[in-house]
Amino acid sequence: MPDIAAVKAALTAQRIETPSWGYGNSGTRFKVFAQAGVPRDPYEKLDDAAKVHEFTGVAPMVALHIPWDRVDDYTALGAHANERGLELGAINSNVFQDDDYKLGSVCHPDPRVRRKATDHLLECVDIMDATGSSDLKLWFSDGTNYPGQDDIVGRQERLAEALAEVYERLGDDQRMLLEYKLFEPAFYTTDVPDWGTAYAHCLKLGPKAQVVVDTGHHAPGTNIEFIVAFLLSQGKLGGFDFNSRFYADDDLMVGAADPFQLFRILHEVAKNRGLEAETGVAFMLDQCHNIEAKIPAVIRSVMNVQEATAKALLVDLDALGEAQRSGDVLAANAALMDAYNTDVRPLLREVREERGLAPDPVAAYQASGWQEHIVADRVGGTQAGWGA
Ligand code: RM4
Ligand code: MN
Repeated sequence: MPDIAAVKAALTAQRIETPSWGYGNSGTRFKVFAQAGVPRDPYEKLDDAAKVHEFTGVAPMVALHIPWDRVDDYTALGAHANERGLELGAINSNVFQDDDYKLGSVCHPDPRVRRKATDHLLECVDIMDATGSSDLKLWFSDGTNYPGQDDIVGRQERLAEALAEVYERLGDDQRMLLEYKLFEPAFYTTDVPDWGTAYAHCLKLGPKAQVVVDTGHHAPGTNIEFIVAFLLSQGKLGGFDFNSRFYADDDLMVGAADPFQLFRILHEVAKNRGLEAETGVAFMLDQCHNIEAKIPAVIRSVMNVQEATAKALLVDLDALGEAQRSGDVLAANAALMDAYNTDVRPLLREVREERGLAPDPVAAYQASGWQEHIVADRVGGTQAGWGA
């Protein structure tokens, strides 16, 4: 049976990175609903992220999105984070919101646009140098809408060329995380549609290039845990963008749609040493809280990852291995189901209390007065968000 002290230590050591954009207004292409108290700038986003860390104790990293989080002085932004016990995490590039990118960014047929897009990616590495971030996250909306619109292989070559240039620019302690997504906004071909394409590019680039698995970026029915296990076994899993989905890229709270899938993913992570810091798997959230209150939703999401991780850590790997070797299908499956069906909430409450935290982070946040404070204080200015 798993050693409870080791399980608790692993839960205490896990770090969950929250996205700056999760604190801003968001919505769908139909409507962005504004919420009172939403941050007006990256500094206020960090103030909110600090609350998530204060009540969960495991969320000290905040991912930025450029240009949404562009500031004059990234060293000052980093200092603002540090003063609140935070660190700046992955720098997410954005080459999908400019008119120039209508036909693509780094895969665009026009070299001028490709240059502009690649320059943005290089600028993101400059920002990483200033913030001390180690991860550059790349997601490309590049693709085509109609058969014949552009040359599929030609676009792959343009992509490879841009990635190679950015890879060369990375420092020794920096890496690029290449994200894939099946479709949207491109509806016919997407240039990085799946883990295989991302993996092939990363393999060619070298050890500083790894794949990031956004759980909302697959076709329905895709076995995500298989992808995770394979990438981990090859040293190519750089991290996760956690969220959940019922239909497409819904960006709902992780673990809300399918907690069993999240458990299966985290079982592969735990079993294949993905929770060990040396493996370098970044546990990031990539979510939008369109209709629910944002800060408690991020706290809830962090807790959902913790619950799935706790269950994964409770899998009796000795019993599982023995059942697998002897071909005992039912016993092997039972080893997973016993862990999944364990109520880990008392264990997590204990872990928090042992660290001097409140056992229920959402309740502690609600009682803290922060929400009332930001609603009263953040009046005027322009709220952060997609602005649609
Ligand atoms: C993309 C992708 C990126 C995220 C943006 C907001 O779909 O998931 O990771 O930065 O959305
Ligand atoms: Mn993502």
